[in-house]
Amino acid sequence: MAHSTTATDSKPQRALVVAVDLRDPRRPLEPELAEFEALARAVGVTICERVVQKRDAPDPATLVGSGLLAELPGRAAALDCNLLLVFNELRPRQRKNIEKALSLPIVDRTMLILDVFAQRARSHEGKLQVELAQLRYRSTKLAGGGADLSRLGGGVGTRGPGETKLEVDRRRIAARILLLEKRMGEVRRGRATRRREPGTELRVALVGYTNVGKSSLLNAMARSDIFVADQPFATLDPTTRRVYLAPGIFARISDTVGFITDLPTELVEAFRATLEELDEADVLVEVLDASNPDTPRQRAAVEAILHDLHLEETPRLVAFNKGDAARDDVGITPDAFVLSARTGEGIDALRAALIERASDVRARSPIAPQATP
Ligand SMILES: Nc1nc2c(ncn2[C@@H]2O[C@H](COP(=O)(O)OP(=O)(O)OP(=O)(O)O)[C@@H](O)[C@H]2O)c(=O)[nH]1
Ligand SMILES: [Mg+2]
Repeated sequence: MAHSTTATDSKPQRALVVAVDLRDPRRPLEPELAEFEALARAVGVTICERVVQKRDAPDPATLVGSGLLAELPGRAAALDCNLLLVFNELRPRQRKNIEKALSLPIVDRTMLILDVFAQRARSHEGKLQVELAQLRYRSTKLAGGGADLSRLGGGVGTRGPGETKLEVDRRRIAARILLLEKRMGEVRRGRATRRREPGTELRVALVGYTNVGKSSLLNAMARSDIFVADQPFATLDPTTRRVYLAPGIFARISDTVGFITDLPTELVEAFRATLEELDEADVLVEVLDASNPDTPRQRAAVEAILHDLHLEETPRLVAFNKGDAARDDVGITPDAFVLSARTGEGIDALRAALIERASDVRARSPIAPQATP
């Protein structure tokens, strides 16, 4: 059921990227646009050209100015593009007018993120979560401009069912959403009963922006072999490893899905069950990328998501990974650990801090040795 941008049976997707730069000094365009393009590449799309228009505000009718819009079909044809990637959020009216001017499927950021997730999902639960998120997104589109479904119905980049099928689709989607919600509820209850009582082992969760090296860090600490890649959302399914800290002291360290700015609400909802694992953590290790000039922005996004998940109160350690390639403009604070999953440098200090926390956890255990009266 999960649709993806890269239809295996059609020709490779070549995209024209369109963005409006609002020149907001608090939100420079470049890092977010680069991230948008990385999402597209992660699902196999080739980017042919990037068209950026600087404006004080998006054109309410056409997003970019109508003059530029009129030029786009020519550019798309010259570069043999078969997809339009629109960076800014589109209102239904803008979408309709762009569709009128350009007969290319329009793909937005949420659709790209959902596509990456659809391609990566491996576990049963992960697949359910992604399908649910896609259907929810699709049904909000249905509620708005119904015509959108003809674009989305056959998966991104292909024509789907015609508008006459809208009613049927609406009912089918609603029924499927109900079914998926029921299954997710079962998975969730199963997970809750599997959850351990507070034990003697420190429970640690690695959290952070996508691609900062959370899985690499867990691999370095657990000598494990979790999939690592230079791409957004390499990890979707949470993984936990029992990690040796010191003689007789172990931690259970969980690696989970990375965060991203403006994580689509459909995904936050669908991944709530996965993210609930974070509630069980005794300590969060917030992993940041010491090599990326975009880190301050990423850190703000992570803080916002932790806030939304009500996790600000959980004790937290901050670790700047990729210390082997550190820059000095990423906002490293004195209380933070600087380390490298690649070289292993600095990990001992983090381990020592975890050992300290672990002794608090051992103290709370009923089976820990206690002084007899
Ligand atoms: N230079 C350097 N690169 C690193 C280090 N740790 C990880 N990387 C690279 O960073 C990229 C992302 O690593 P992952 O471990 O997959 O990152 P992640 O945070 O788990 O990413 P997602 O699962 O996609 O959210 C990979 O190309 C790694 O090889 C490090 O200490 N130094
Ligand atoms: Mg990962």
